[in-house]
Amino acid sequence: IQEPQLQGQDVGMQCEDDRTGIGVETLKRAFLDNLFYVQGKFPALATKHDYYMALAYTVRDRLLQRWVNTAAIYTQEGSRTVAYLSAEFLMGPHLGNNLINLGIYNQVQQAMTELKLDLKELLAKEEEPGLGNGGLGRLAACYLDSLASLEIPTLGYGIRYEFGIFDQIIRNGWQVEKTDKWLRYGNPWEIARPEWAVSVKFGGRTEAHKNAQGRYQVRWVPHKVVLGIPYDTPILGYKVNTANTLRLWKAEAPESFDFEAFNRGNYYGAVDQKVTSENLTKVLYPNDETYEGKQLRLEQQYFFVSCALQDMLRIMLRQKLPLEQFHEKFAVQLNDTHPAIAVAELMRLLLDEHEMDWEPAWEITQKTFGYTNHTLLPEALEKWSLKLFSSLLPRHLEIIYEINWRFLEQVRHKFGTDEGRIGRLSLIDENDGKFVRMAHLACVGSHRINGVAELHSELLKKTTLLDFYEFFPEKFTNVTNGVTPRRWIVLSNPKLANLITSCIGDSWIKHLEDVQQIETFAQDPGFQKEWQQIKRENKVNVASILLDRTGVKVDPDSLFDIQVKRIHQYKRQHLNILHAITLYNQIKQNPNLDITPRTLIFAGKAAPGYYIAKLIIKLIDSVADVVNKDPDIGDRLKVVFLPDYNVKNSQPIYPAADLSEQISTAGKEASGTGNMKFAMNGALTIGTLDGANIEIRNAVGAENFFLFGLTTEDVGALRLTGYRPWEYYEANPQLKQAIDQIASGYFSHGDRRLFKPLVDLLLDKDPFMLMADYQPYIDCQQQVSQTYRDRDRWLQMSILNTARMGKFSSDRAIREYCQQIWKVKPVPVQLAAAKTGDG
Ligand code: F55
Repeated sequence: IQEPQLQGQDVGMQCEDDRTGIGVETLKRAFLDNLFYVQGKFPALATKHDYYMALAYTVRDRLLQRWVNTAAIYTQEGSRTVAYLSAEFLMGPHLGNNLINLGIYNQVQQAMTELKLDLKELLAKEEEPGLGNGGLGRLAACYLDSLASLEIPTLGYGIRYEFGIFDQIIRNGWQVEKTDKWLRYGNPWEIARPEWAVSVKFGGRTEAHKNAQGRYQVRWVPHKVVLGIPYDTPILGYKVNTANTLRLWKAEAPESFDFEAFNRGNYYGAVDQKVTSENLTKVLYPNDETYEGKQLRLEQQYFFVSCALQDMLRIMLRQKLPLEQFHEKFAVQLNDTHPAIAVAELMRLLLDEHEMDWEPAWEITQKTFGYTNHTLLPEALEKWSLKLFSSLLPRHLEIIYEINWRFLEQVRHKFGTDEGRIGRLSLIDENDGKFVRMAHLACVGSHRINGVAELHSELLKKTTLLDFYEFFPEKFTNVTNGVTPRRWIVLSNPKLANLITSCIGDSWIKHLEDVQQIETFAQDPGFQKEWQQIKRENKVNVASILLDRTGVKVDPDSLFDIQVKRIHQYKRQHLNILHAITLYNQIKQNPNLDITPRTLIFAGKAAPGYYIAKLIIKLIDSVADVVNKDPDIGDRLKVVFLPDYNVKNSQPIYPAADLSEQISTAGKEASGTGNMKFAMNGALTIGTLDGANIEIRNAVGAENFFLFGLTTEDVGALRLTGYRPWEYYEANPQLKQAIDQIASGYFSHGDRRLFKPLVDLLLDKDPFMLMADYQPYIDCQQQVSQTYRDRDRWLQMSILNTARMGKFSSDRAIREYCQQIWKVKPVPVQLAAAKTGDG
């Protein structure tokens, strides 16, 4: 890096402020200034990380002006605000996204180049905040981007986990988990707001007391109190001045008078309590789609929900709004049932702390909440044992009993005494021990309940929430998921974005429906050629990443066939690997076979306690080992498992895919969002009629989608008539050979025990019906291979996929939430001098 030359620059732009200006010279000066004054380094001694930090602070300065103005305007106008409650926000790296949304990517790139730095390298230095597991957490992040871009006043509320989702390494083919120490080198994007700390109570007992008016009230005498400290991150919209807030809570021990008295002279005891309190927000639970009845998890849920609701009450007080208007000021969305305790907590705050009567408090509560369901899988439905619940949240249990009693009275009124129905609807499960059913609490306490794709929302009404649908059908609706084109096209696939913009202008970045206009170019040879070239460059890039991280060399001209997502039986990564084995066997049997060369890429984390999922990773790695080393196979087939799938590592993947694997058992994947990211970037989908695949296929056209497999109805019917997986195995020589090889140790150096649990499961129960879907899948893959050979046809299909994905922007999804559920309107922000913002 050269010595800074600060004099004589920015001629004609002297008015540019060092903290807000976006000219290249101003950016360079501000960057070097931050390097010195924030990182305390001269360029000569600075590390890449120092440079990243200096750039992050330079960008943050440019956000702050918008952030402060946004807060001021929301406060002035008392704007109706969305509060998105989520235990997970899988934000991914902030720097690149903020550069895009500020519209200064090119200037910053030039500034860095002129300082002899590589922007890409600096971007790679950012530790991503991995505060989520998968689809649900990433959806929350896409929604925050769209909410800000649509200028909707929003607060995202969640937990500031000290350790996010574990880092995955692969050792001898097995997943090994490493602690994610994302805060180790500091987080330039957050600002602590200790002045807005709140207290959260746990345990203890309740007692009655008379208030000043002589009325009986309940008082909760807790066993312990924990402090919640908010940490705020600005969320800037795309090319608007709106910067909303993601407010994440960290648990700390309170330094109260009582606490001191208790521990007088007991320093170790005091430190011990501090450690215990801070454990609360230490680590994200790494399970997706399975619930675990752990006390600490319930503590986390209640902690952040109570912090969030108390924070909203503080804002109302500050804006001098009466509590009766709570539901007018805030639309609170429950991202699955993880924050569902909010229903009881808002009731408690209104009843006990603000002495409101039950009826108005309940009306406010129901009008406040909306509930989004993300899964039908029974093992994911949260229920807490009464024993745990009452010991941690005794007052909330009383309130839930009262809600339940009143609700079941209404049920009796509508349906008469139908004890079966009442048992099914009750907030308390008494079938096998006693539990609080969080989905039921969410349904009763909300005015809207939505699924995340059309099929999923229909199935909710027909199965999991049937009884609730019959009781209040008017609450049910659908909002199909979407993803943000800013991160998932503009940032991840800049070359494609530039090509599209050069043809149709850049309106599509804000209005993805406009991307339809590229359809007219679908058969244009020049456009096709550029399209193909960009895909190839993206594949070359991934090939070099694969070589770097796994040592496997792949051919960028082969068909890139990609499945990246959490590892789960219902997602059927093992069906994909059965196809790999089948291709392998076909080549081995016919060494001169002229097949379409393929590279199968897998990535994804398994929940640490999910043995079968970890075994699936081991199987993928074992098959890869055999296939990649076999000289008979050559470049015709490669199988690669890319370790540590996360937002950052995924960004180059979607743009490099030819084929997107969306092969869940029909009826099991609520929506999927990876399916959308792939198709937007011109990958063709091979998929089942599940989740949003159905809507993607309708949008892109059946002729541009590779469909196979059982439908949801088929799956149900087959179960009813008796499913016998081994019959498929016996009847299909290719399938039998593949399974026998796994069982016989062909891929495990002769070890027959290793994969036995997996093989037994497939032949005996096969809960996700791989055996039934095997041959249709193989046949469909054959179609894919054939089609890929017709380059023009494939290119045309690829272009049409991108062109027709407009519906799957999270902007469309958020508009639907705003209209159908939240009844909230945009509040544009003008940049003026900041006044009295309080967030
Ligand atoms: C995390 C923790 C628990 Cl206890 C339960 C579930 C999860 C979780 O991560 N679920 C999840 O990611 N669900 C997914 O939500 C996506 C967004 O709606 C859907 O697209 C996807 O189909 C669904 O599986």
